[in-house]
Amino acid sequence: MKIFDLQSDFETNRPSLFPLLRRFRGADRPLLLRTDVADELDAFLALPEGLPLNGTVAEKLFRRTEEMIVQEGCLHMAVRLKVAEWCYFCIDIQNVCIGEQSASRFLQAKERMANGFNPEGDWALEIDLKPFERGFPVMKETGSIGKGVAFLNRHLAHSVSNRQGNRLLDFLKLHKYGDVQLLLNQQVKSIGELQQALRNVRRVLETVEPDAEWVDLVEQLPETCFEPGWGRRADTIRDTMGLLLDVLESPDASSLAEFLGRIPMVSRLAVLSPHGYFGQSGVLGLPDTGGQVVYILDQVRALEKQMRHDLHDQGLDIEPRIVVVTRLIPEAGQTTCNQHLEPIVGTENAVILRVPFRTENGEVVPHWISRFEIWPYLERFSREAEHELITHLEGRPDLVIGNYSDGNLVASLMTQRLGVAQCNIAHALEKTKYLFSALHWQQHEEEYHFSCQFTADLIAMNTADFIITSTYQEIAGTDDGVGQYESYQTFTMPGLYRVLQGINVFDPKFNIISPGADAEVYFPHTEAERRLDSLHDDIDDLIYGKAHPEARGELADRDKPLLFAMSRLDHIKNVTGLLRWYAECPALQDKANLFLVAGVVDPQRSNDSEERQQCELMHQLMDEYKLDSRVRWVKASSDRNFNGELYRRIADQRGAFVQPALFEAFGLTVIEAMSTGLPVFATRFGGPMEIIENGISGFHIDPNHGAEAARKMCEFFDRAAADENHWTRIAQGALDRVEAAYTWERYAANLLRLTRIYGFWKHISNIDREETRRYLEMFYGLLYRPRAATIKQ
Ligand code: UDP
Ligand code: LCN
Repeated sequence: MKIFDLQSDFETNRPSLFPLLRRFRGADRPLLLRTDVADELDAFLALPEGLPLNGTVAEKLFRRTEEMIVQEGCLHMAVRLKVAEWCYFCIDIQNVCIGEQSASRFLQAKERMANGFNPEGDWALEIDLKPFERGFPVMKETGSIGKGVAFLNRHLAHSVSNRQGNRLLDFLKLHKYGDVQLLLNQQVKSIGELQQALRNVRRVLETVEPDAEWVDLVEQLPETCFEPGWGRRADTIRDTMGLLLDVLESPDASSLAEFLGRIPMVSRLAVLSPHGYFGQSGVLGLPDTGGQVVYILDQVRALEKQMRHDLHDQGLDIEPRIVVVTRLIPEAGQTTCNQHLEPIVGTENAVILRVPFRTENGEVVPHWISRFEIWPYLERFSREAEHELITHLEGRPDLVIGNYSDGNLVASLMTQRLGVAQCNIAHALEKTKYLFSALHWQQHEEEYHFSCQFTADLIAMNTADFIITSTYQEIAGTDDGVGQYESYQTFTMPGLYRVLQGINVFDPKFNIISPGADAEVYFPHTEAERRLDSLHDDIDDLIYGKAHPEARGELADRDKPLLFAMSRLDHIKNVTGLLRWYAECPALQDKANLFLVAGVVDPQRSNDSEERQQCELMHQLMDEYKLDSRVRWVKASSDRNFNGELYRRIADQRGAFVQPALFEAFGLTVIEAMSTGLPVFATRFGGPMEIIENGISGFHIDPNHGAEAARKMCEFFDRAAADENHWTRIAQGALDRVEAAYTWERYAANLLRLTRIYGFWKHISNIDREETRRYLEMFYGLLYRPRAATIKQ
């Protein structure tokens, strides 16, 4: 959309545009969001005077307007031309003319709107990371977003062939395990020497048995510059050396990637997840404790397995070690979160290491703290955790994986000190979950402290060497929805700072690697021999038993299928919304019972204000609509083997799972249910939109249109009743989808491949990143620290 086209379109359509612009102004709101603009536009285009605007460039412009600020005779607009591509315009209403404006000017208008006229002018601290991009590779195609490693491989191949061959040589000499040198020792001084040595060794390797092992071969090798790590068997060693010769001769992306993928550089990992109750039992469903814990535990099991496999193939007898670092909570209730060390079940060596939060004067904080309140504790935590981590690992980790805003910030602080690679996983960025969370941050500050959280996010996403996301939409949204990371691109927190470029979603650091659902726990309900039949009585009792303080409702008709939902009892999860849709749809009540596993049933049992509030609303709705004979609501159920069988039990009865969240970053429950062959209805806002192919492997629902969602569910049960195969078709679609896209084996192999490739990139680009690092350090020192210090300890 070129400004010239827009200007001439405005010129041509002046008579019809003028009443439309006045209509926007008259909407009686200083800020119109995309849907408000669309509503006004649609209403206007339906009028006779609006007809000429149909199909014009101006119409397209308004359709792509995400935000419109009405101010002093002007419309200031943020327009999302396409995924992740933004332009800012200003329209003079009286004169019907349009001009482009800078992001800064647009944000200034937004600040004036939020805070009123500022007599000191529009000066604000502007954060802009764009200048630091100079000389760094950035992608251009929206289709490349989230496939950073493929792009990076091409860039690296180019760098190696042009000028960085020596850096590759240095890189190969870097690797050690304890005091043991790996791959290459210091004897090789040049690329030419290395090539010659590789050729000499390859010639010998061609003459030996392919399964001869390194330990038996090493003495026969004509060169003494090679150390362990090239492979266990002669054939692998020969291949790896051949790949390196190819890379040195004429590097291409695939041989470089394949070669880097074989480098033995990952044997010790640190995974950081400070907030919530991080444990292996009895924690799921507690406040701030959900998918992230499940994700990390499954991830660790898969990574350890893959690391052991890789190290073995690389010819190294090294036991991989993974440490999950979290917070130690002395008053941990029934959980194990007060234990310092806890081995992770299903692994050989991985452990949970817990380090307490301390107040300024060094006292251990005894109780659970909401994820919104933990900011003042993190710096000290990062130092103490680092110390314990290194003691436990007997050395530095090869990679630090941060999780969520707090874990990512701690990962930043730690990796900057340790000089090791940092990987971030957001799980859920809060910014997009709450409307106007940045613009009205001051109003939310008391409760949410977004000033700390968003600053932490900005710092961590920019220090990270690579970022893993579960879906594309998490990075860059969809055609008509802004991505979670994309929302950090340009925004303002009036009175704090203005961000012109906070993150660039075209940065090759972004990679989509989706998690899975543990196949040992979430397997199809049709696999009779694996079923946990012994749990059926307990499950039936949970669903159909008598009401008690932890379970409300007694289902009167056991023959109906179940609509099942399970989540934390957070506002955003919208369990109360689902209850209301059901309550207001008698047809759905006729077809199915509603079974809810969520939070607490007794509000007195919760120490989280949001959970208590939602719990009270649940009771209110149950009373108001008299739902006790059709709805069963029980407290959180944290045993995953039990939950796996629960999904299957509901599938046996041809029920369905509902995920009604207002927004869901990814949604592990969705893939868990799908893995058992239970059809799913899930929110179209967030990850489920990408997980489910609507009508094939499940259904999308709009949580803002509950009646329509309820109608879809009715339709499904009707069709399933009329056509035996309908339910089975969707169930099979779900199973196929999970199998094709969501498995932990693939996840682990990909994550380790990325670790090596980004590790190499870090090595060859480290010096150039020093400036960004320093800028972010200042941001941390001058902004984050004082803000965090305002939070009561
Ligand atoms: N979960 C559970 N019991 C509950 C609620 C949730 O075991 O009462 C588990 C659920 O099976 C899933 C995770 O917690 O593994 C929730 O992950 P999801 O990604 O759906 O949501 P989150 O809570 O992370 O926002
Ligand atoms: C946090 C969330 O809110 C979920 O949507 C994700 O599935 C979970 O983390 C795991 O990444």
